[in-house]
Amino acid sequence: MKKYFPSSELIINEDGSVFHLHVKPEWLADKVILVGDPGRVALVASHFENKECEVESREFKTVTGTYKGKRITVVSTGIGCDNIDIVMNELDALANINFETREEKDEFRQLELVRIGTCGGLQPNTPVGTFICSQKSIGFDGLLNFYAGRNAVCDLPFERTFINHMGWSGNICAPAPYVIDASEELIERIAKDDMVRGVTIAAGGFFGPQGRELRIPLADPKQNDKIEAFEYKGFKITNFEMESSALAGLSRLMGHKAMTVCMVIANRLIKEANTGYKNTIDILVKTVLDRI
Ligand code: R1P
Ligand code: URA
Repeated sequence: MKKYFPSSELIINEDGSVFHLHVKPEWLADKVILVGDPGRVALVASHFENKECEVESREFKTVTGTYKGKRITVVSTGIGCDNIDIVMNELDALANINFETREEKDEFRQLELVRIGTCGGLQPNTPVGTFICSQKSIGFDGLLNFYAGRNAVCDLPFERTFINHMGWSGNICAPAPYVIDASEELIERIAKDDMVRGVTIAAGGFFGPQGRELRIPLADPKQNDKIEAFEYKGFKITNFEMESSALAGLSRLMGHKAMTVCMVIANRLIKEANTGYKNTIDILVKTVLDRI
């Protein structure tokens, strides 16, 4: 018995495109680049030899085109794991649900997803300009807890060790952080030996959840000191960003391959930042396009 998805669960626009992204099934390539900033879509697409579609709705901008003979879709997600839930579910629906019959397709189609983002570095070996690929992500966002199978794909001993190390319980621990691996095959192919492999915290905010204190004091003033000192089986936490956990987690549950690579634009340890990164992130974009 095939799964059927009524219009309340999978909303399809009148033109046959999926609700938020406004992308039609035939426009989706197998190789997908995700970026947070809608402005970064044009940067990625500027390297395409041709464009077959270009569509924009809210923070979701999508272009499909060809780069050195490879068909690639680039999509902006905006900020946060809540948006990754929308983008991943809609991309997976475009690939694996028949929009005419509203049934799951007989053959699974696997997508390869690489997020190119910016992040804050947390270690001496992650100065501004470093490319960090998230081998593991720690999700402070709680998104994966709403899907069955979460425990089967997460690194539960790592989670327990991290929570004990932080000494967190109660409100600061709700939702409980989850720990999830990126696709090892994608990391080997795309990070190679010239990107730092690390553990990324995907935070549920840019300020308090990343230990930035402006006018309101933090619940745990020692949060970042503890995060920087944490070590488990040789893994140290390298950076903060805001999407990699949900991307890795949903991809694992759906059967897709995914990884995140970010350029460090602020080093929290030595308190420096680079606001001119838009000129240099193109090197990372070109590297990913060549290796995807
Ligand atoms: C915060 O400034 C945003 O930058 C990072 C964070 O994950 C968050 O989305 O990534 P992007 O540069 O891809 O948006
Ligand atoms: N993006 C983040 O989420 N944090 C930073 O510090 C920089 C970029």
